[in-house]
Amino acid sequence: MASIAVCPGSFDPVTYGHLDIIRRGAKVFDQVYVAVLNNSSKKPLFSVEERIELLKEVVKPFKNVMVESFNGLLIDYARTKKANAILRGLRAVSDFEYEMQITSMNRVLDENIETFFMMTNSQYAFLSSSIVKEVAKYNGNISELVPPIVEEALRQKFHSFLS
Ligand code: COD
Repeated sequence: MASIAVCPGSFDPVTYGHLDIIRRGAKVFDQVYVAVLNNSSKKPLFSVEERIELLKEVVKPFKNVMVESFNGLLIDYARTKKANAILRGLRAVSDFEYEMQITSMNRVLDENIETFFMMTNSQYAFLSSSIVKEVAKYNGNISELVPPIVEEALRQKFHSFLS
């Protein structure tokens, strides 16, 4: 049986931290679906279409990775893909409580889909989309945090009126 994982997130926008988890996941699972989903506690800067476009561009090197979006429950999306795994990244203890809550809820919703966690690469332990947006907004250097195409998209969002 093929191992199929869904790697869900807001990806607003994708960072090198996300990419590291996707890259490592693509080595472990036969197929990885990167899914842009709605996190009701976040107000996104990029539209779903924009986030997908950026993701598709940066995952091009990984042949077994697909990018899609879904409006609904993660577990319902995972079922439509016949996924047997959900892949999440863990940065710090602060991530743990939230992850435990949604993992437990997802297991109640479907006990056949297991959640797997990958520890962040220590290089990216501090990295989040929110921090990237904050630094980009005030014109700080984000070249070590996101791929060049994302850097440009952020520049367009925050500073396009300057050019
Ligand atoms: N290093 C390693 N991993 C990282 C890093 C980093 N620097 N940064 C982020 N990650 C990981 C995160 O831990 C996460 O696993 C993934 O990358 C995506 O992160 P985000 O922040 O883009 O995504 P989230 O946490 O906002 O995603 C939340 C979901 C959208 C998945 C969630 O809200 C959801 O499932 N929504 C759909 C509705 C639903 O089913 N809700 C749950 C019911 S219990």
